[in-house]
Amino acid sequence: MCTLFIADLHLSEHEPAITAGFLRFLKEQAIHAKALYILGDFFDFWIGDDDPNPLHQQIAQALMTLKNAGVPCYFIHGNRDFLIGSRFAKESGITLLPQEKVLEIEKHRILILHGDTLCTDDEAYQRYRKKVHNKFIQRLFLLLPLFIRLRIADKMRSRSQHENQYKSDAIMDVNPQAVIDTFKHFNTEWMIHGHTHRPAIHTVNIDDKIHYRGVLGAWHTEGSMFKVTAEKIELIHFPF
Ligand code: OKV
Ligand code: MN
Repeated sequence: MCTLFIADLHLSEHEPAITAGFLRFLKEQAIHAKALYILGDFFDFWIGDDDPNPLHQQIAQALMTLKNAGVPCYFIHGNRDFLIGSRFAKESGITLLPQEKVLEIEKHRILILHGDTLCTDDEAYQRYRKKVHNKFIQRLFLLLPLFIRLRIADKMRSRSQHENQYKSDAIMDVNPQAVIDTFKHFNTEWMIHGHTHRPAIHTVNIDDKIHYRGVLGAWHTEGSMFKVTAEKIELIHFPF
Protein backbone atom coordinates (compact mmCIF):
# COMPACT_ATOMS: atom_id res chain seq x y z
CA MET A 1 0.00 0.00 0.00
CA CYS A 2 1.18 3.51 -0.78
CA THR A 3 0.50 6.99 0.53
CA LEU A 4 0.28 9.79 -2.03
CA PHE A 5 1.17 13.49 -1.77
CA ILE A 6 0.25 16.25 -4.19
CA ALA A 7 0.26 20.07 -4.16
CA ASP A 8 -0.04 23.13 -6.37
CA LEU A 9 -2.80 22.06 -8.73
CA HIS A 10 -4.11 25.64 -8.70
CA LEU A 11 -7.54 24.36 -9.68
CA SER A 12 -9.74 26.97 -11.33
CA GLU A 13 -12.55 27.05 -13.86
CA HIS A 14 -10.04 28.53 -16.35
CA GLU A 15 -7.95 25.32 -16.38
CA PRO A 16 -10.41 22.50 -17.13
CA ALA A 17 -7.58 20.15 -18.22
CA ILE A 18 -6.09 20.23 -14.71
CA THR A 19 -9.47 19.50 -13.13
CA ALA A 20 -9.98 16.59 -15.54
CA GLY A 21 -6.45 15.37 -14.77
CA PHE A 22 -7.14 15.48 -11.05
CA LEU A 23 -10.45 13.60 -11.36
CA ARG A 24 -8.64 10.96 -13.40
CA PHE A 25 -5.84 10.81 -10.80
CA LEU A 26 -8.47 10.11 -8.10
CA LYS A 27 -10.06 7.29 -10.07
CA GLU A 28 -6.88 5.66 -11.35
CA GLN A 29 -4.26 6.26 -8.64
CA ALA A 30 -5.57 7.70 -5.36
CA ILE A 31 -8.28 5.05 -5.16
CA HIS A 32 -5.56 2.39 -4.65
CA ALA A 33 -3.73 4.37 -1.93
CA LYS A 34 -3.91 4.15 1.85
CA ALA A 35 -4.33 7.92 2.08
CA LEU A 36 -4.02 11.10 0.01
CA TYR A 37 -2.32 14.23 1.34
CA ILE A 38 -2.87 17.57 -0.42
CA LEU A 39 -0.14 20.04 0.56
CA GLY A 40 -1.76 23.33 -0.41
CA ASP A 41 -2.50 25.56 -3.39
CA PHE A 42 -5.02 22.96 -4.42
CA PHE A 43 -7.27 25.81 -5.56
CA ASP A 44 -5.90 28.87 -7.31
CA PHE A 45 -7.80 31.19 -5.01
CA TRP A 46 -10.24 30.92 -2.15
CA ILE A 47 -12.29 33.71 -0.66
CA GLY A 48 -14.57 31.70 1.63
CA ASP A 49 -16.37 28.36 1.80
CA ASP A 50 -19.63 30.16 0.90
CA ASP A 51 -18.39 30.87 -2.66
CA PRO A 52 -21.02 29.14 -4.86
CA ASN A 53 -18.44 28.26 -7.58
CA PRO A 54 -19.65 24.95 -9.10
CA LEU A 55 -16.04 23.77 -9.41
CA HIS A 56 -15.82 23.66 -5.62
CA GLN A 57 -18.88 21.45 -5.39
CA GLN A 58 -17.60 19.17 -8.13
CA ILE A 59 -14.25 18.71 -6.38
CA ALA A 60 -15.91 18.25 -2.96
CA GLN A 61 -18.06 15.47 -4.41
CA ALA A 62 -15.07 13.75 -5.98
CA LEU A 63 -13.14 13.84 -2.69
CA MET A 64 -16.17 12.53 -0.81
CA THR A 65 -16.40 9.64 -3.30
CA LEU A 66 -12.74 8.85 -2.58
CA LYS A 67 -13.39 8.88 1.16
CA ASN A 68 -16.44 6.62 0.79
CA ALA A 69 -14.23 4.21 -1.14
CA GLY A 70 -12.03 4.01 1.98
CA VAL A 71 -9.26 6.50 1.17
CA PRO A 72 -8.97 9.36 3.66
CA CYS A 73 -7.74 12.72 2.37
CA TYR A 74 -5.76 15.17 4.50
CA PHE A 75 -5.20 18.81 3.63
CA ILE A 76 -2.59 21.44 4.48
CA HIS A 77 -3.41 25.00 3.41
CA GLY A 78 -1.31 26.79 0.80
CA ASN A 79 -0.75 30.50 0.37
CA ARG A 80 -3.66 30.68 -2.08
CA ASP A 81 -6.31 28.51 -0.42
CA PHE A 82 -5.52 29.24 3.25
CA LEU A 83 -9.14 30.27 3.83
CA ILE A 84 -10.52 26.78 3.17
CA GLY A 85 -12.51 26.05 6.29
CA SER A 86 -14.62 23.52 8.14
CA ARG A 87 -17.62 23.87 5.84
CA PHE A 88 -15.67 22.78 2.75
CA ALA A 89 -13.92 20.12 4.86
CA LYS A 90 -17.30 18.69 5.82
CA GLU A 91 -18.67 18.83 2.27
CA SER A 92 -15.60 17.08 0.85
CA GLY A 93 -14.83 14.75 3.75
CA ILE A 94 -11.23 16.01 3.97
CA THR A 95 -9.40 16.49 7.25
CA LEU A 96 -7.69 19.86 7.68
CA LEU A 97 -4.18 19.62 9.18
CA PRO A 98 -2.01 22.30 10.82
CA GLN A 99 0.57 24.04 8.61
CA GLU A 100 3.25 21.53 9.62
CA LYS A 101 2.70 17.88 10.47
CA VAL A 102 5.06 14.97 11.13
CA LEU A 103 3.87 11.66 9.70
CA GLU A 104 5.13 8.22 10.55
CA ILE A 105 4.60 6.01 7.52
CA GLU A 106 6.10 2.55 7.81
CA LYS A 107 9.67 3.31 8.92
CA HIS A 108 9.76 6.85 7.53
CA ARG A 109 9.36 10.02 9.60
CA ILE A 110 8.23 12.72 7.18
CA LEU A 111 7.49 16.37 7.84
CA ILE A 112 4.86 17.74 5.47
CA LEU A 113 4.18 21.43 4.86
CA HIS A 114 3.15 23.73 2.01
CA GLY A 115 6.59 25.33 1.73
CA ASP A 116 5.91 29.07 1.73
CA THR A 117 7.20 29.41 5.31
CA LEU A 118 10.64 28.26 4.05
CA CYS A 119 10.85 31.18 1.61
CA THR A 120 12.09 33.64 4.22
CA ASP A 121 14.12 35.73 1.72
CA ASP A 122 10.86 37.07 0.31
CA GLU A 123 10.32 39.52 3.14
CA ALA A 124 7.44 41.34 1.46
CA TYR A 125 5.57 38.04 1.11
CA GLN A 126 6.25 37.05 4.74
CA ARG A 127 4.88 40.42 5.93
CA TYR A 128 1.78 39.96 3.76
CA ARG A 129 1.39 36.38 5.06
CA LYS A 130 1.44 37.50 8.67
CA LYS A 131 -1.43 39.91 7.97
CA VAL A 132 -3.72 37.56 6.07
CA HIS A 133 -3.10 34.70 8.51
CA ASN A 134 -4.29 36.85 11.41
CA LYS A 135 -7.50 35.17 12.62
CA PHE A 136 -9.15 38.52 13.42
CA ILE A 137 -8.41 39.94 9.95
CA GLN A 138 -9.69 36.72 8.38
CA ARG A 139 -12.91 36.96 10.40
CA LEU A 140 -13.47 40.54 9.18
CA PHE A 141 -12.74 39.59 5.56
CA LEU A 142 -15.22 36.71 5.71
CA LEU A 143 -17.91 39.05 7.06
CA LEU A 144 -17.78 41.08 3.82
CA PRO A 145 -20.33 40.32 1.10
CA LEU A 146 -19.04 37.86 -1.50
CA PHE A 147 -18.91 40.41 -4.35
CA ILE A 148 -16.69 42.71 -2.26
CA ARG A 149 -14.39 39.80 -1.34
CA LEU A 150 -14.16 38.91 -5.05
CA ARG A 151 -13.23 42.50 -5.92
CA ILE A 152 -10.56 42.62 -3.19
CA ALA A 153 -9.15 39.25 -4.28
CA ASP A 154 -8.96 40.35 -7.94
CA LYS A 155 -7.07 43.50 -6.93
CA MET A 156 -4.68 41.61 -4.68
CA ARG A 157 -3.95 39.01 -7.34
CA SER A 158 -3.21 41.47 -10.13
CA ARG A 159 -1.02 43.53 -7.78
CA SER A 160 0.88 40.43 -6.73
CA GLN A 161 1.44 39.37 -10.36
CA HIS A 162 3.02 42.76 -11.09
CA GLU A 163 5.24 42.61 -8.00
CA ASN A 164 6.43 39.06 -8.67
CA GLN A 165 7.77 40.15 -12.09
CA TYR A 166 10.53 41.97 -10.27
CA LYS A 167 11.42 39.26 -7.75
CA SER A 168 14.50 37.16 -8.56
CA ASP A 169 14.37 33.38 -8.82
CA ALA A 170 16.54 33.10 -5.69
CA ILE A 171 14.15 35.15 -3.57
CA MET A 172 11.25 32.96 -4.63
CA ASP A 173 13.04 29.74 -3.59
CA VAL A 174 13.53 28.33 -0.09
CA ASN A 175 16.14 29.78 2.23
CA PRO A 176 18.78 27.09 3.00
CA GLN A 177 19.05 28.10 6.66
CA ALA A 178 15.25 27.95 7.07
CA VAL A 179 15.39 24.39 5.71
CA ILE A 180 18.10 23.41 8.22
CA ASP A 181 16.24 25.08 11.12
CA THR A 182 13.04 23.26 10.15
CA PHE A 183 14.77 19.86 9.94
CA LYS A 184 16.33 20.47 13.36
CA HIS A 185 13.06 21.60 14.91
CA PHE A 186 11.04 18.60 13.74
CA ASN A 187 13.89 16.08 13.82
CA THR A 188 12.84 14.19 10.68
CA GLU A 189 14.94 12.61 7.96
CA TRP A 190 12.48 13.71 5.29
CA MET A 191 10.33 16.70 4.45
CA ILE A 192 7.91 16.96 1.56
CA HIS A 193 6.54 20.29 0.37
CA GLY A 194 5.31 22.14 -2.69
CA HIS A 195 4.94 25.88 -3.36
CA THR A 196 8.17 26.60 -5.27
CA HIS A 197 7.12 24.61 -8.37
CA ARG A 198 10.65 23.16 -8.57
CA PRO A 199 10.16 19.40 -8.34
CA ALA A 200 13.24 17.64 -7.00
CA ILE A 201 14.68 15.59 -4.17
CA HIS A 202 17.43 17.59 -2.48
CA THR A 203 19.85 16.20 0.08
CA VAL A 204 20.77 18.36 3.04
CA ASN A 205 23.73 17.51 5.28
CA ILE A 206 23.21 18.50 8.92
CA ASP A 207 25.78 17.45 11.54
CA ASP A 208 26.97 14.63 9.25
CA LYS A 209 23.48 13.25 8.81
CA ILE A 210 21.78 13.25 5.42
CA HIS A 211 18.27 14.64 5.20
CA TYR A 212 15.99 14.66 2.17
CA ARG A 213 13.80 17.53 0.96
CA GLY A 214 11.21 16.40 -1.55
CA VAL A 215 9.61 19.16 -3.61
CA LEU A 216 6.38 18.54 -5.50
CA GLY A 217 5.83 20.00 -8.94
CA ALA A 218 2.88 22.17 -9.93
CA TRP A 219 0.30 20.59 -12.20
CA HIS A 220 0.86 22.76 -15.30
CA THR A 221 1.06 20.24 -18.12
CA GLU A 222 1.47 17.01 -16.14
CA GLY A 223 0.68 15.66 -12.71
CA SER A 224 3.26 15.47 -9.92
CA MET A 225 3.15 13.34 -6.79
CA PHE A 226 5.24 11.74 -4.10
CA LYS A 227 4.55 8.06 -3.57
CA VAL A 228 5.59 6.63 -0.19
CA THR A 229 5.75 2.88 0.45
CA ALA A 230 7.62 0.80 3.04
CA GLU A 231 10.44 0.39 0.50
CA LYS A 232 10.90 3.85 -0.98
CA ILE A 233 9.89 7.47 -1.46
CA GLU A 234 9.57 8.49 -5.11
CA LEU A 235 8.76 11.66 -7.04
CA ILE A 236 6.56 10.72 -9.98
CA HIS A 237 5.34 12.78 -12.94
CA PHE A 238 2.49 11.55 -15.08
CA PRO A 239 0.36 12.84 -17.96
CA PHE A 240 -3.14 14.07 -17.15
C1 OKV B 1 -4.39 34.35 -2.45
C2 OKV B 1 -2.45 35.65 -2.90
C3 OKV B 1 -4.63 36.48 -3.48
C4 OKV B 1 -0.01 35.36 -2.58
C5 OKV B 1 -7.73 38.99 2.27
C6 OKV B 1 -7.85 38.87 4.65
C7 OKV B 1 -7.65 41.11 3.58
C8 OKV B 1 -7.94 36.88 3.32
C9 OKV B 1 -7.82 37.61 2.18
C10 OKV B 1 -8.02 37.72 -0.30
C11 OKV B 1 -7.25 37.18 -1.45
C12 OKV B 1 -7.22 34.99 -0.38
C13 OKV B 1 -7.97 35.54 0.76
C14 OKV B 1 -5.18 35.32 -2.97
C15 OKV B 1 -3.02 34.51 -2.40
C16 OKV B 1 -3.27 36.62 -3.43
C17 OKV B 1 -2.44 37.75 -3.91
C18 OKV B 1 -1.03 37.33 -3.60
C19 OKV B 1 1.33 35.96 -2.79
C20 OKV B 1 -7.75 39.62 3.49
C21 OKV B 1 -7.95 37.49 4.56
F1 OKV B 1 -6.40 41.47 3.54
F2 OKV B 1 -8.26 41.70 2.58
F3 OKV B 1 -8.17 41.52 4.72
N1 OKV B 1 -7.79 36.98 0.92
N2 OKV B 1 -7.48 35.75 -1.60
N3 OKV B 1 -1.12 36.04 -2.99
O1 OKV B 1 -7.44 35.83 -4.09
O2 OKV B 1 -7.22 33.69 -2.97
O3 OKV B 1 -0.10 34.30 -2.03
S1 OKV B 1 -6.91 35.09 -3.01
MN1 MN C 1 2.14 28.14 -2.88
